[in-house]
Formats: sequence, C-alpha cells, structure tokens
Amino acid sequence: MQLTLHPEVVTDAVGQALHVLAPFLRAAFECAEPMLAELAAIRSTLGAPPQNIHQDDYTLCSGRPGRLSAFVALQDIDEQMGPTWFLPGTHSDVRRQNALVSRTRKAKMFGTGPVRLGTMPTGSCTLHDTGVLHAGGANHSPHGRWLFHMTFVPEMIQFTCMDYYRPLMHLGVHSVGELERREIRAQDDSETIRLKAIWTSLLEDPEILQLKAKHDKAVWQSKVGEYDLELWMALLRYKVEATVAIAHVGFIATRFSLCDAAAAAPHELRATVAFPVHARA
Ligand SMILES: O=C(O)CCC(=O)C(=O)O
Repeated sequence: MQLTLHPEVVTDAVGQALHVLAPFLRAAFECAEPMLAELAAIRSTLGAPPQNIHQDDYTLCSGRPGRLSAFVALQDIDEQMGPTWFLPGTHSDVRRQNALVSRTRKAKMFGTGPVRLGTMPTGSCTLHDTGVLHAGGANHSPHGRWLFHMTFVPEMIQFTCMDYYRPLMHLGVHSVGELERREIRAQDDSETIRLKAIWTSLLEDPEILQLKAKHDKAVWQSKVGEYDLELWMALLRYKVEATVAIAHVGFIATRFSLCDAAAAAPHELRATVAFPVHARA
C-alpha cells in the first residue's frame, strides 16, 4: 500500500504528541532537548500472529534511559486487536530477559511478573524504555491496529543507543523543542553542524569504542553466563523458528526523513507499508 505523507501533517502529529510527551522525555533523560531518533507507523491486521517478545536495545540496569519509544494509538485499541504487551522492569532484570530462551521460564515470567497491555483510546500513547521486554499481540479483530511510532534519544550519547546517532544524523537532527513548535531544522543548520561534529568525534573515539566493546562483552557475558545446554538448544530452536517466521511474513522498514519531507513536493513523499502483518512504514 502506498501512503502520501504531507510534511505539515506529520510535523503536526509529532507536535501534538509532544505536547503531552515532552515533559516526560525531558525528565527521564534529564536533558533539556532530547532528539527524535526514529519516526514510523506500525500496523497489524486481522490474523496477525503475536510478535516474539523482544527488547529493542540490550540494557542491563536501571537509571537514565538510552532511548525511549512512544506508541500513539491512531484508533481505539481493545484486547481483540492484539495490543502491545509490556513486561515492566525487565530493562534492568537480566534474569527475566534470559527467561525468553526457555518456554518454561518464559511461561513462569508471564505467570508471576507484572504485565501491562497497551489497550487505549484513540490519541493515547505508551512510552517505554527500549530495554523493556514487549511484543505486539495477535490481532483477532477485523479492525486494523495502527500505531504512530517515535523514538527519542538524549543529546548525550549512551552505550546502549550509540548505533542510533549515525542514522539520526543522516535523516536530520530535530530537537523536541523544535518539533513542539512544528519547526523542521535544515541539514546545514549551525546547531546541527555543531552536534554532528561532537557526535562523530565521540563515535570514532578509540577510547569510547573500547568502552563500548567492553559494554557489549558485559551484556554478552550476562546472557551466556546464565545459559545451560538445555537453554542453548532452546535458543537455537527459537532462532530457527524466528527465521522461518520472517521468511513467511513480509517485513519492510522504511525510515522517513523530515528534512527530505520539507524539501520535497508532497506527491514525491511515499512510504511503503508492508503487507500483511506487523508492518512498519
Ligand atoms: O505492534 C506492536 O504493538 C509492537 C511493535 C514492536 O514492538 C516492534 O515492531 O518492534
């Protein structure tokens, strides 16, 4: 399906959402001007299977988040429509993250830990740390479920979300404050040039890269340290099943740049939405 995206419609939607979200973002990141990292739409249709429970970024502890993700409901979402499942607190609970590789441990986690469902009326939204375990549910409803999706990062790069700054710089640097005012910053804006220079030097700094490698190793060890042979076999089975599922379900990710949107005529702006299920535009 092809959708025409008008820049002013998109910036207005982002601005409206930020009217509510911005104070939460600033407080959570302890930062005056968080940045928009991603902008997309997610749709699930009748018959969509449940997603595998996952985290978008590997996190080990609580504290200031590296990235926050917002899902805005574009229609009322009830239980039949497969709302998102969230497992609160799992961003800092490696044992519960590791429980995913075992069916029994996963079932126990659902039975004992808190679970929140993203059922909500039109215009409401959820906001979660990208390390929190979550999944879109199975859609048993004839109504499609659309989510307007945004993620945000702080100005100060953290290890858990380092990989998001290069695409962000490529697509355009937009602060929450500007987006609240419906402003789109040009790629040659002096503040953009300043931030790009800082971020690029940090991302290429050998010491930081070494620390990042140590962080990644710590994440890996925290995971493998918990596994026994049975769990490794379960993980392998899980991976094979996931590969087969991906082969059956079309999944297209298209990132949308506000800078390009501002520069292009509306008829040139098209986002491809994958069919059938759990599509991201
Ligand atoms: O469909 C949903 O509710 C969640 C989607 C999601 O978590 C994802 O695409 O990573």
